[in-house]
Amino acid sequence: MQKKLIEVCYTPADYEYFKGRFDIVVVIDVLRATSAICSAIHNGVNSVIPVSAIEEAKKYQEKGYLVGAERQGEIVEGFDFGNSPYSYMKPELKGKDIVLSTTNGTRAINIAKDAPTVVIGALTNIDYLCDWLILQDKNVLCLASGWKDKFNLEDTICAGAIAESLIKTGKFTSNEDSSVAAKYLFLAAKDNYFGFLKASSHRRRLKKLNLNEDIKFCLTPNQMDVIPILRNDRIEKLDF
Ligand code: 3SL
Repeated sequence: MQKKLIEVCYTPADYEYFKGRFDIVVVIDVLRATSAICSAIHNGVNSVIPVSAIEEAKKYQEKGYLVGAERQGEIVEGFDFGNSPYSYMKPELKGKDIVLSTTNGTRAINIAKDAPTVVIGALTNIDYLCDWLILQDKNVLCLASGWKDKFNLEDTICAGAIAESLIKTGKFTSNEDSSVAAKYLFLAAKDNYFGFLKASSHRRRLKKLNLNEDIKFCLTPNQMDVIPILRNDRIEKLDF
């Protein structure tokens, strides 16, 4: 039996080197876009429309959509909410179609759009997502959103955790050094994500903005059995 691939791409800028070879792309932005999307879909939001540009987000707002927008970690003035997972847990959002634009996460989702299947990964849904990926038996790429096309630790650790979980089944393998290194980083971090990531650039950035509760939430694994999936430019709940 030929093993399937599980590989890790560190940044959206590197995606062109992986493009076209994978059946499933898992987009990861642990702090905080994909954690927020998991919260929204888990809360019963009907769909999240990921848009890359603020101008596009504004157009949706003019059409009457509720729109979340974040840049540099802060809520963009004039929008309904930012990128905190807690903002997406509100009961009044249930059943709604909402729009989200963030610095890196929504951009990474749109860059991966060419893939046959795009799903959303975070630490908050990691085991449920891995169980589903193992059942699919397809080639998987984890695309870390990073920070402005640079490597970041938290997305890489989450990607490494997914790689480790899939490889452990004996059905998947990795060829790329990026995937091997992501796995090693996960193994070093797995007993204390919060401590391991203390020095990470985005954790420091969010801490300065007093977003420690968001960080704690996003770094707490397995809080929700949900897989958000991109279909026709909207992220919805995958039922399986
Ligand atoms: O870059 C992103 O997409 C965001 O997740 C960044 S932040 O955590 O909202 O600052």
